[in-house]
Amino acid sequence: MAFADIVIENAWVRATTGTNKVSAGYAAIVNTGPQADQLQSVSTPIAMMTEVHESKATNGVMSMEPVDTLTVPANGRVELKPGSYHLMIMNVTQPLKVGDMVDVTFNFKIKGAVTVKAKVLPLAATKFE
Ligand SMILES: [Cu+2]
Repeated sequence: MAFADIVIENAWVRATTGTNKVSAGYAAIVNTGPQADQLQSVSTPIAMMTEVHESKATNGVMSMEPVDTLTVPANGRVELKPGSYHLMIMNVTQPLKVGDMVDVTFNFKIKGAVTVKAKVLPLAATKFE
């Protein structure tokens, strides 16, 4: 029996331009259940590979690294946002145009798969709107 209940809010991805085949995705992961859950992987039909990354500033230099599992606390939320956790969407197979909607599936240890529609926002976007 699953005690985690996960809702994905405000999912969005960055538009691609020209021959760019890399995008980034963001969302708020809300756990309304009394048990923590873990995000284990993410996929989308519009890209060959999607990873969860964390951006960090070290001595003023931004870098990012893959995150194996991302824990979403009981009755808590984790924000995927610029400068923090994000989805790295690689080898995008089609141009992502502003206003398009793309399916993104988040796979959790307890909850299982949660698929949401993510809105394509302009390259310069900093938050869902
Ligand atoms: Cu990244």
